[in-house]
Amino acid sequence: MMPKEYIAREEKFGAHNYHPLPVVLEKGEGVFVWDVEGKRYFDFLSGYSALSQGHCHPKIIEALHRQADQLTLVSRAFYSDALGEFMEFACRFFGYDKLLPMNTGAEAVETALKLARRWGYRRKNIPPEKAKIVVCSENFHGRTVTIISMSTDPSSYADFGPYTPGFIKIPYNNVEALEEALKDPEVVGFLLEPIQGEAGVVVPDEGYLRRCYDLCKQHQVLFMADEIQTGIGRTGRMFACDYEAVRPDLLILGKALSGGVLPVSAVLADDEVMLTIQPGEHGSTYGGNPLAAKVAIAALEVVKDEKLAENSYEMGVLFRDAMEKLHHPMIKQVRGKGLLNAVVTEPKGGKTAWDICLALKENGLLAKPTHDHIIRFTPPLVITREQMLEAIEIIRNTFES
Ligand code: IF1
Repeated sequence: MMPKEYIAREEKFGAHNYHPLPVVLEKGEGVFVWDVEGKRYFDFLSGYSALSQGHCHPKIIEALHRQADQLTLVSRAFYSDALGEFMEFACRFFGYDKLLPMNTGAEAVETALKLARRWGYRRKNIPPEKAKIVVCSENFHGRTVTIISMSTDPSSYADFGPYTPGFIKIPYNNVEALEEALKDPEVVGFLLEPIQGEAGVVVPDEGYLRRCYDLCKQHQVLFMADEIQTGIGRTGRMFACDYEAVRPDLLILGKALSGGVLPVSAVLADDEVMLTIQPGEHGSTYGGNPLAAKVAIAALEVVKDEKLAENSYEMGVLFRDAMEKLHHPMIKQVRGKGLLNAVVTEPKGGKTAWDICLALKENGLLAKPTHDHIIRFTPPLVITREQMLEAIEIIRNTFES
């Protein structure tokens, strides 16, 4: 079949909830993917940061194969040998008392919202049904009805109401706005992305995270970091919060936790928060399944053993320097940390970011625009210097042509 036949089939039988770049992929290895015609591309989207360890990492795939032949799911009605191993590994690795395993990022965010509210009622004596959580405008935390109730982006929330109450929206990167919001004694938590991904890789000012954390401590409010996209090495440190030595009260993980192999997400917290949920009060069919547990251990070991956070930091510097040196009229700004970067473009001669991404595809590199004029560049963290230099050449030639 030709690519257009694959595309037509999805168009006919699939919901139209995405508008993908016209490329049909059939193989992935490391930083590369191949389409159905055998053409190779640099993958500079990495599954929106889920593929930080690269496509089909041998160690992760081996863990998948081994466990898949043995035991894939027991539900949480019974114990498995693998789940405790994953919980201990992650808690020791990240320095928390306990881990609550889920599957998708949205489920982990929902779990964190429930934990914060429950902690508020049981530990902070907030009156019933009054708990409030402060969130930031232009946030992206997932697609459930409650999560889009926090959103300020109409493409996320329009005509999906009625919305879940209990959220206070404040501007991102504005400490005074948080200070004002925290005057409300019924606030139990502050949820934010340490760097806003979908908003277009919006990096807050130096000190923002630390000052917000300190305010939350002063007001007995939980600091809840959504590191689903920024976490596990993506920004050049293990967590984006590490840049300011902030240890979130609730750490929300997903995506790269599983190396892009199958959905694994989790919330990590200390006992004071985590034990406010007792048996039978929260759960999920697949949450904590042994297959996901073994895959996640392998995914985290790869990040540690291959020093992916360090590589992310170095390759990020190389990438942003090169983009800035292009001095191209269509490039308005280059921003990001580690290998979570975006190039803010301005249309020239009727050409938009989408046109640039189409041209990049023709030249062998896949990236996707967000919010019309911002192109996100997020390659797997395993990218080597040689591969990065080759990819930069493709981007340079594409802009210059
Ligand atoms: C889409 C991007 C969007 C996330 C953060 C939670 C979730 C995500 C910080 C939910 C998911 C994905 C979802 C996907 C596109 C992508 C994305 F920013 F990464 F590019 F949408 F904003 N917190 N992000 O980034 O995790 O339930 O998807 O596992 O929905 O189009 P999920």
